[in-house]
Amino acid sequence: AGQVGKIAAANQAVDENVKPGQIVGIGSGSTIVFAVKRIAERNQSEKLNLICIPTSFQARQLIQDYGLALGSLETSPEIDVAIDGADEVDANINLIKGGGGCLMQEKIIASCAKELFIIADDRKDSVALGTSWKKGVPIEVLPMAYRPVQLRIEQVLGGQAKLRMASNKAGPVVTDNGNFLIDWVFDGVQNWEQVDMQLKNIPGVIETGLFLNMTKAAYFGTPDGKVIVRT
Ligand code: DER
Repeated sequence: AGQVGKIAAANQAVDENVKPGQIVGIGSGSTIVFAVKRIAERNQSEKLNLICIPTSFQARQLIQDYGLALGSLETSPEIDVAIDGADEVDANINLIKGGGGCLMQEKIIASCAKELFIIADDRKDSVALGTSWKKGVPIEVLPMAYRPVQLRIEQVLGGQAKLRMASNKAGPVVTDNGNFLIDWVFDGVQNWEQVDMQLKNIPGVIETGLFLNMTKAAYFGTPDGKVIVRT
């Protein structure tokens, strides 16, 4: 059921925003797969001549598996359109991202893009962050510092700062950048700009999964295949 919505949202976001000759940022997770499929479909018929910039090893593989041209920030630092998923979207289209552990490169690509479009099923459409997503804010942290960072987060912000443990590997999850992830489970409404600043000020914190004031529009797919667009 969730797939119908994801596909509808991905197709509409691609059809409305991906144009020939663009540099396109490709996000990570499960929903983005449908966007890449749509881009590849269109590429068959209308030769889009895109250069696609990945946000993870997964995105790299996707771009190559679907025969799209793989680029890098080195050769294409100015991205026209980035498309990505999210774990939760609030009323101001601020995001929690990083459930898939790829938040650092995702945020860099998003920051290099003229426009960021988010695609998700409508379960991600929230009023406030933390309403539906209960796993906390993902934070990329330097492995040697994860313990003091955990303590500092809980001292400064309260809540619980949990080291993300792997399921198909012994020990903690290691990101594509060789770092650890802390999931900060918070309680209550937060001043997200302030929280983001406080987190980024902790030595050892590399990036957060808070994507604030970065999103042009969010496409939410419903189980019956309709799409709600929020800007
Ligand atoms: O990790 C991320 O930010 C991903 O974009 C992700 O959380 C969205 O994943 P999904 O499309 O599989 O829900």
